[in-house]
Amino acid sequence: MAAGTLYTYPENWRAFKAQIAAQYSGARLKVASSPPAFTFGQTNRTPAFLNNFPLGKVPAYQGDDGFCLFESNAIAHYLSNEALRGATPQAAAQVLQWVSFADSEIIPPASAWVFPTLGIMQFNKQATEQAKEDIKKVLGLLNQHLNTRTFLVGERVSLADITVACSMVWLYKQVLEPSFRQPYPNVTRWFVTCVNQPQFKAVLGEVKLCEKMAQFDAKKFAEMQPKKEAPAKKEKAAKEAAKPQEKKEKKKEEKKPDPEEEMDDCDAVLAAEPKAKDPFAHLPKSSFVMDEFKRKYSNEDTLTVALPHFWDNFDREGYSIWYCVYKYPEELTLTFKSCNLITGMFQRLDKLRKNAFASVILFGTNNDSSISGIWVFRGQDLAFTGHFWEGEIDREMQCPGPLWAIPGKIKCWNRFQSMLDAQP
Ligand SMILES: N[C@@H](CCC(=O)N[C@@H](CS)C(=O)NCC(=O)O)C(=O)O
Repeated sequence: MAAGTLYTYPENWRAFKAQIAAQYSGARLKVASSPPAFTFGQTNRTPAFLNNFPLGKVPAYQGDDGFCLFESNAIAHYLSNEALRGATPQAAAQVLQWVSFADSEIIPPASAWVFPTLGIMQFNKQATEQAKEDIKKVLGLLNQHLNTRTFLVGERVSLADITVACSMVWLYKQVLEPSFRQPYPNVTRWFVTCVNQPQFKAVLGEVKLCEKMAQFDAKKFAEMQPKKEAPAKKEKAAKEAAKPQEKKEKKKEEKKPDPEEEMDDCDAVLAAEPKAKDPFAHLPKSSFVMDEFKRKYSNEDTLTVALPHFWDNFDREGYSIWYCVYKYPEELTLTFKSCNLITGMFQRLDKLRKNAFASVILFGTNNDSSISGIWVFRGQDLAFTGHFWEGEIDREMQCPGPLWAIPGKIKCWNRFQSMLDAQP
């Protein structure tokens, strides 16, 4: 069974393919997507990283045995099991067919249409209209194929479903409003089935289908612009310029906007990072330095150093402590899968890193386990609530933006007052 680390940035749909495959196969996958383990734009430019992954691109996988792999489809394939890869030569070839289809037929028009709506690419009417037509063709083909099938290949989820569904996540979230997707009911039925599988959910969180087609946001685009000049972009532009001329001469590309004006999804990650609203900005400054505590917790003995530091410095006005219990222990089967649930949740809450601390633990054995944990949040309210969450407190989700995919199924949040009261 494969075991290793996936280097990526948070919420990278290319990495999702490998992460979901690992959920199915049981491959033990650690995800390094935030400092100190990995900083996109920095770690992937270091000589050590380039030594293993010469392109410096993510996702990139390194096995605990030292085996290195780049290209998201290859990584997802490696982390799959036989059932996902296709158990017969025919099935395996069909899986490869759909993986290639996603890359060549879905990703280019999906990016051309969706990126301007996210403010990460200049709007070009002609390119957007062409992309919509291309996507209609894709949806028509898929709708026909899925007319008599539940999944793309065979009777079970395969890497074909994982790859194609991941390549369509942004389409479904951002632009495929009900009237646009109405002629393709089989595709939506299939997509919803996929993203609701526990293995998908553990990675993607709740995927909310688009209600109104997002449009180009000129203001957002203008705000993003200064970042285009970041060194990462300049390097990329230089790389583009160095590419052989014939690439640019392709007929189809004539309709598209100047590549210099475009950002791809990784540029977008870099550009979007500092723009994310800080949901804790309104809170007064706290004397408790979360980073300092986390350093002690990570590097020193918990009982003799980290915990005394915590109680000596904890700011009761600026922070609160909570207890959580997983809502559906009866659904917990193999312990490695349950551990993946916890890891998946933490990855999606990466943006809370500076404002929260948690220790969430799986207790028990296979088919007889429960999950519970302790959280420390900035402020006196739950940092994430809303309709995904049930419990004592239920109000609108505070955490904005598409990067905040909040997992469901945890309830019973109670102020962990007794812990505070017990303190001398
Ligand atoms: N075909 C590759 C694409 C990987 C890719 O383009 N990664 C981008 C992030 S979206 C990257 O790491 N770029 C870093 C750079 O260009 O320096 C895959 O599917 O893994």
